Amino acid sequence: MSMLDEKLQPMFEEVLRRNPGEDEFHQAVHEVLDSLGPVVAKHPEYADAAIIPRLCEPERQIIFRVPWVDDSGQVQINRGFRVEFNSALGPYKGGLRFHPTVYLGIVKFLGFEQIFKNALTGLPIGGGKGGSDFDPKGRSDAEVMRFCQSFMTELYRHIGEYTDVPAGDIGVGGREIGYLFGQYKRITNRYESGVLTGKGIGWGGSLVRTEATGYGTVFFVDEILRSRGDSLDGKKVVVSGSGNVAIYAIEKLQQLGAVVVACSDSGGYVVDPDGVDLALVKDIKERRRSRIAVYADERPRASYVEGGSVWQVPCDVALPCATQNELNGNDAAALVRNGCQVVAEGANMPCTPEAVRTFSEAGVSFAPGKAANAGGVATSALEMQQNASRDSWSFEHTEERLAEIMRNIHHRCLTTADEYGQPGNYSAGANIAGFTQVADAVLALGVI
Ligand code: NDP
Ligand code: 2IT
Repeated sequence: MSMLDEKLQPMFEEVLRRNPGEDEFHQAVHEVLDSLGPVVAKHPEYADAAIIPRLCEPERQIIFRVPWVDDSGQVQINRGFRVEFNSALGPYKGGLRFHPTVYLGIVKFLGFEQIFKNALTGLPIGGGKGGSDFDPKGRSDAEVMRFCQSFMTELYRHIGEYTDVPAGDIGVGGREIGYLFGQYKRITNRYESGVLTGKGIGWGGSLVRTEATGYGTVFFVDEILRSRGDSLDGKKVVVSGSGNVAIYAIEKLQQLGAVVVACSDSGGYVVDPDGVDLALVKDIKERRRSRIAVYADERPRASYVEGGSVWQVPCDVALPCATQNELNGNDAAALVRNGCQVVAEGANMPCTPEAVRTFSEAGVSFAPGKAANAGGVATSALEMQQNASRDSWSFEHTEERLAEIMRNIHHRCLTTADEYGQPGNYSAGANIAGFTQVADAVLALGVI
């Protein structure tokens, strides 16, 4: 990793020393610190109060055993995590990820990113993240329910509407939130709606939360294009993944006149020259819980490429919406070669540092996840507002709130980047704006 500013490099080395083997966490911290040189130069009070070391150390980290019984009667053991990273701005807020690759370093990278993302929304939420190495693939509904119940049997004592409010992430959607909320309600004997977000519409959920991350990412891209005097109409777009974020990004892209030519899952990608048939993707992924390969069997002009990189497909706009480090330097070079103009991260940290550098050198507009995918958590905060007032808002009103939040984040990134002498640099703008907001709150609250 490149050397940082001379004040920041020793702080980063301390993070490496204290958190051995947590590569993704190191990467996320490095990416933020890399933007903060001009901030520590302008604000010596942050260094005096050790704000950066305090932000790099989670307030609380919980690791627990999750025992459950599978359909064949076999006892299974997984590991559960919740990292309560920072609560200067509000209760810890962030998703739960169920995926076999989950370990402490993944949860900490996600929790660290979440602090600054949540600050950028302008809403009163701190940062946290959790999850498990449980693999939901191929598991029955009954197995997923028993796993969720066991997970919550430990987690319930650490969360609450004023303490820590989990939601979904990879492998955790409406079904899982239902089982988790049911068990929380049963154990506590309280209908505490605000303890989880991403709930079903009939029992405390918010309209637009399901769509929010994907829609929000596309609103952000729309703002980028507007600022360049352009629009999404007629643009060719590649979206990676075919989960929650990808599906609703595709939906909004199509509503705004873009043509989505490819999407993927962890097995490979499909290219559809006629534009992706979203109803078919939803049926395969949301209802059948099957593989994207099936898509090509059911669409005559579509083709499936097993393995390989979806970033080889030529496009004007690329939206990585699957997982961390899914788009590397070579992928970025291929996108640049093919004329891609805008890249926005629907996923968390999907672009490697080499990829980001390649985009920057080529003049591609690059929107980092903590800005571009903040619409999901922002709408979670709107769900908390509705729960607190025992109200529910219309789809149109909630979507307009989301669109306004994304416009504000875009504006804040650009004005902050300008203020710190890096016009057009969304990463610097997002990191500095998110950081200074949290840093000021941490300072104000004293050494706690
Ligand atoms: P889902 O579980 O709904 O979908 C994940 C998608 O990414 C699937 O298509 C999955 O393919 C693919 N994927 C997951 N892991 C890998 C991998 N290791 N290699 C290749 N492909 C992979 O998750 P979401 O859509 O909710 O999340 C996607 C990304 O967006 C994550 O980075 C998440 O942190 C981020 N995010 C999510 C938000 C939300 O509100 N849900 C909010 C903000 C960010 P397969 O099915 O084959 O595993
Ligand atoms: O990464 C994210 O922002 C999320 N998974 C959503 C978190 C939330 O609390 O809605």
